[in-house]
Amino acid sequence: MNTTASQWESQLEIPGRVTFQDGQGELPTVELRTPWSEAEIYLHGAHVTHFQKQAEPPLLFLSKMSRFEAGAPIRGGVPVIFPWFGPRAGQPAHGFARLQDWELKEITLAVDGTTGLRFRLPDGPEGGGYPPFTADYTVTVGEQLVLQLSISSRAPDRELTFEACLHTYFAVGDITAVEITGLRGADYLDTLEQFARKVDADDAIRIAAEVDRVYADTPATVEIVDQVFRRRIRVAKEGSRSTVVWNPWVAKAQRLADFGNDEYLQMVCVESGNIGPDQITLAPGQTSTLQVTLSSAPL
Ligand code: TA6
Repeated sequence: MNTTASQWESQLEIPGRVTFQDGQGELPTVELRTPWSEAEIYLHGAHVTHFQKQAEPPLLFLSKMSRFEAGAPIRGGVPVIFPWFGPRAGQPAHGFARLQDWELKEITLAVDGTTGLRFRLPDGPEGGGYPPFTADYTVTVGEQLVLQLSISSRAPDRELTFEACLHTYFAVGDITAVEITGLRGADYLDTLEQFARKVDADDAIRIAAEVDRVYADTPATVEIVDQVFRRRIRVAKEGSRSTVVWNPWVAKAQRLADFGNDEYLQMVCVESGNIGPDQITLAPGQTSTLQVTLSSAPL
């Protein structure tokens, strides 16, 4: 007799460390507790919706208006964007990976209390336009949050070209009291001005209007300095050459049905990936890994 899901989950539960629950919209979640932090991951999109260190506010923003249903992306946390970034005629924006239910394949328990979860995107008809691939996403929770998206080509004779991005929504105390550093001197495309190419000449990005910038060739660490939460967030990356900085501000916030009108004040997206000119092309059998390490410290 096949093991039922609940039996499967009860076999895997590690009381006080790894538990399985029905989250919002009755969608299944994995809840993790470590000596430093707690986290929540939905199987829907392998979506990290919560990460919080002890004595700190949540690191990730999650909209109170988010939908939690099949076919809809969760608004906030870390959407996994694959195999394309942005809109595509007749297809869901930002690819299909964040809309699918991923399978939990492995739980890794480190002696220090760090816990890793490896999810796999099941093959499906939505990937029909691409050569066969395997998408594994490992979420490691401890004092830091480490995210690794590994894409492997299973094609015997064709290249696999794709975009990928970890579209992270960070929680901030007040966006008007935040500075984003690490992108000075970098080129970016301003999507609000027909993708005009610009150079970021400022020592830090300060947000007082809608911002939607795609930076190419930016592998370096980006920091978010939050004067209200008195916190510095570090976004360190490996295997990522693109960075996106986005805040919807007032008008776009009001247009988004799954986003509160005033929630733009409490978030900023600093996204790490490989998009546009930084897209990835794999030879048959090759693997590419995008890794983001999120950490924070008091100012
Ligand atoms: O990453 C920035 C962006 O591409 C913005 O243009 C905005 O559309 C945002 O992503 C959210 O996209 P979504 O499809 O999640 O509403």
